Amino acid sequence: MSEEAKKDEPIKNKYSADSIQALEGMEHVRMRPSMYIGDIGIRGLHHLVYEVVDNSIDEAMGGHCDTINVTINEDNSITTKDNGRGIPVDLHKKEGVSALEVVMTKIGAGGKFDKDSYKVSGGLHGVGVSVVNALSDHLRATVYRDGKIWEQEYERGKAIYPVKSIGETTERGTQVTFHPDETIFTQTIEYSYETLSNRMRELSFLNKGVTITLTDKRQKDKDSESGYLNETFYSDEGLKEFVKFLDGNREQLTKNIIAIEGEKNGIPVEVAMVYNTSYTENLHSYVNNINTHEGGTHLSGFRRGLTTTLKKYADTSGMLDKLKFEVQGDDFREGLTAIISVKVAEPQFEGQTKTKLGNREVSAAVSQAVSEMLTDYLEEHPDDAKIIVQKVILAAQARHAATKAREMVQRKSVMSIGGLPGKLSDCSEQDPAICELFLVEGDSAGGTAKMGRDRNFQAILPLRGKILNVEKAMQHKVFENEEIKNMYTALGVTIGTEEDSKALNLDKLRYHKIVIMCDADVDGSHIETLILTFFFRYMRELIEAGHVYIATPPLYLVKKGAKKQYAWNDKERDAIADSYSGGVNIQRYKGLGEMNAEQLWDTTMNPNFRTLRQITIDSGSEADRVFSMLMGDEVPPRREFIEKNALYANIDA
Ligand code: 0RA
Repeated sequence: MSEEAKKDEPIKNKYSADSIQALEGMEHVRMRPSMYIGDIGIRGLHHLVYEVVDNSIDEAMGGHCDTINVTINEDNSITTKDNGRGIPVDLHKKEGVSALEVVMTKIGAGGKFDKDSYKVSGGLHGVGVSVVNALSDHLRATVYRDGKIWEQEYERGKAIYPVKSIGETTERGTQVTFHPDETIFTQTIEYSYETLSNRMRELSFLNKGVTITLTDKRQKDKDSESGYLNETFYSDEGLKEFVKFLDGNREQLTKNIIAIEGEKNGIPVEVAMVYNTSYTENLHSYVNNINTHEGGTHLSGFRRGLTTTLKKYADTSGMLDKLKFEVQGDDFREGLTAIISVKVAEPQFEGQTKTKLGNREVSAAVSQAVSEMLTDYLEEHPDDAKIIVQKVILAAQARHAATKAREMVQRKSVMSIGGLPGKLSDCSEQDPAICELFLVEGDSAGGTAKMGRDRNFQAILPLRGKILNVEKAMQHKVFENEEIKNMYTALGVTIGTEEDSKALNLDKLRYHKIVIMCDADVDGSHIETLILTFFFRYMRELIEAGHVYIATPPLYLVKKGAKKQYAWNDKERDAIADSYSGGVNIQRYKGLGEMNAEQLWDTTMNPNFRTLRQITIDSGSEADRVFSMLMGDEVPPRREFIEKNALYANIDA
């Protein structure tokens, strides 16, 4: 640091009563990190990035910034840089230190002293960048503002020197580099490029006109300009392009994507929607760029607006005259992909995962906006309108058939004991918290699993061959399917019947671990994907509650004399063979059926030795896109995905 720079120190770092309180706030974040970022696992780790980027997005929403660069550095520290106004560095009168220091070290300071800007952060994100600071062992904030470059560094949330100027600039903006504290994120600090990439893409769709780049300095790419793996996300048309992206592997019913954009009662509402030839309803809702998994008032407002408007149109068109039964809400949403995005000044988040919008006023705002603009659209596009109403009628007819099938499932599953499927080998334990259900491909592997299991707490349900591909099947076919009915009854879950909520009822769930156990080959992976698709489309709550797992059977048994060891991949196999110093016998397991009961227990079912992969959903929209691709009609994108992700590559080599 030069002498000149020292003169520029805006204020001396005085410890007033308030700043001592701030330190206590930061201590609280470090003591109870989950209260602020959800968890201290992989999700919480990525949450740190979202938090900082959200602040830049806020600047963009206020019209002050159009470029955000995110870099994963070699040491898993993250650098974000925006071209916004820069965090103010002048004296914060009340705190007696620089505003930058207040923003960085005081919990909840955020942009409170900036009344003009349109601040909407809140809820899950929007806890403030001070939380990121508290949970980083090192953070450097660099502000480009008023012709100068300002800097301050922190360790575990505490400033290590007062804000100083380190040079001159013509740029404007804020740069933050933070390294997650490994004493807090004990599980891992390894960032996933894919997870960040999905979120940055989503943010670019939700905030059109903003350029977001992601660079991974851990991964070299000689073909790219920077020399590193990187992507640039930019969307001109926002949600319209988001819907196009999501439905890239589905067949669109109408030529146009319907886009609605406006403000009602001071609430900005944006919707994009299109019907496709599938049978699934595919809605994604956002509040202040946060994905509201559990829906809420904006989603119910959308549904109401859609139903009343389409119903009115269909009624006046006379197209419903020949129909012998009423068209219902669901019928209007079969094969519909839609994104609903609202900005709410003081969002109230409710629900189990705090991702359900509670603000009552939002419902009417969205419903009105959708009604008005959809009415106009239908008037102006009579051809599209006709196609949509025809789709609704088909859906109503199919639902009529599906209701009966679903009622059968329902009746069977509420009967619980006595009504359990004949193929289920149940466990003797009654407490769901310790019970496990293994879904096993085929009767023969089912038999081995039945012999190998601990019958006290492990139940086995064999599934016959390839289960139904629900991605391509109409609802009533799904509920009529024998294997699927068996899963509902064995699990003891029921389906909500309320118009607004087809939510799964987990109160009577009989097992808290549901383990999919398939062969480690192409067919096994396919069956695994089919079962996961079913869970994602019809029992998503089970995945979200963390109940769904995949078993990982070994690929090899390496033997020499009396010594034997299992290997889960080629590297392990070779290492074991080396340690036995040659002359080994290697058995390649082609399927579960080749293992005897004891081997299956030892390697795959025994809780003390097995590895279970828990299924989680990082991004609902991305999961939706991937399933529609893997299980849909279009072959080329599926092949490309499989090649890119080398899903089965090692396994069948
Ligand atoms: C407080 C007030 C102002 C801007 C910001 C915070 C701000 C924060 C972050 C975090 C990342 N990038 C950011 N950019 C800006 C308003 C400043 C003014 O009125 O000029």
